[in-house]
Amino acid sequence: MLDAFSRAVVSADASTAPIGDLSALKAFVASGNRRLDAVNAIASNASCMVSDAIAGMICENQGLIQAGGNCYPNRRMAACLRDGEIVLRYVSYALLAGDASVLDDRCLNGLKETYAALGVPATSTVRAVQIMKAQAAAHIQDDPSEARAGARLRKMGSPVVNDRCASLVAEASSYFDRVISALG
Ligand SMILES: CCC1=C(C)/C(=C/C2=NC(=C\c3[nH]c(/C=C4\NC(=O)[C@H](C)[C@H]4CC)c(C)c3CCC(=O)O)/C(CCC(=O)O)=C2C)NC1=O
Repeated sequence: MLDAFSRAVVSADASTAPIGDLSALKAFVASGNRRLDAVNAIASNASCMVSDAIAGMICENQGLIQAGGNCYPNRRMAACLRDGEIVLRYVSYALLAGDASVLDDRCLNGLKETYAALGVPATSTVRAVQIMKAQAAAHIQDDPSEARAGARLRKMGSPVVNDRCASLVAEASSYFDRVISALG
């Protein structure tokens, strides 16, 4: 597992060069508190995000919870909710580390094959991950939509900077996209 620092060392070592450009690591340190806020925005809303994403996925495809669907019976529904939580947790680890390797190595490696063997539908999983991607963007910007959240709306109250934390939203989105392309 690598983070932004060990990644810089490994890349430099691979080309037998000293670490040259420190600007990316400087930016990583400078934006550290914003990164922690972003991770916290995901971690402290995780169970709500997962249940909402899986509910949305099922609402759009109710065959999933009927006999023959992959969220039927309750044992499979529970496995699906657990998998949603696993994915979100590894995305949050990657965001904290500033590097995707923990997500790649410990969550996505072999997942496509596992799902194919178990008959877990990739399109539905991708839909749930897309919903979590949109939720994460809203929570990192501390701007969840009132229309969608209703009474469950929750704001973190952390300061939102730099064009609504665009770079952290883009980085988090890239980890969700990684999950989507690993399953496709
Ligand atoms: C730490 C990394 C890690 C991952 C990623 C992981 C995934 C994972 N998901 C599994 C099952 C499963 N995953 C799902 C998920 C779904 N079904 C659907 O229809 C939805 C589309 C989707 C939820 C979004 C289901 C239903 C099962 C059980 C399938 C079965 O037993 O028939 C299994 C098989 C073993 C088990 O049931 O626990 C694994 C290994 N396990 C791990 O340890």
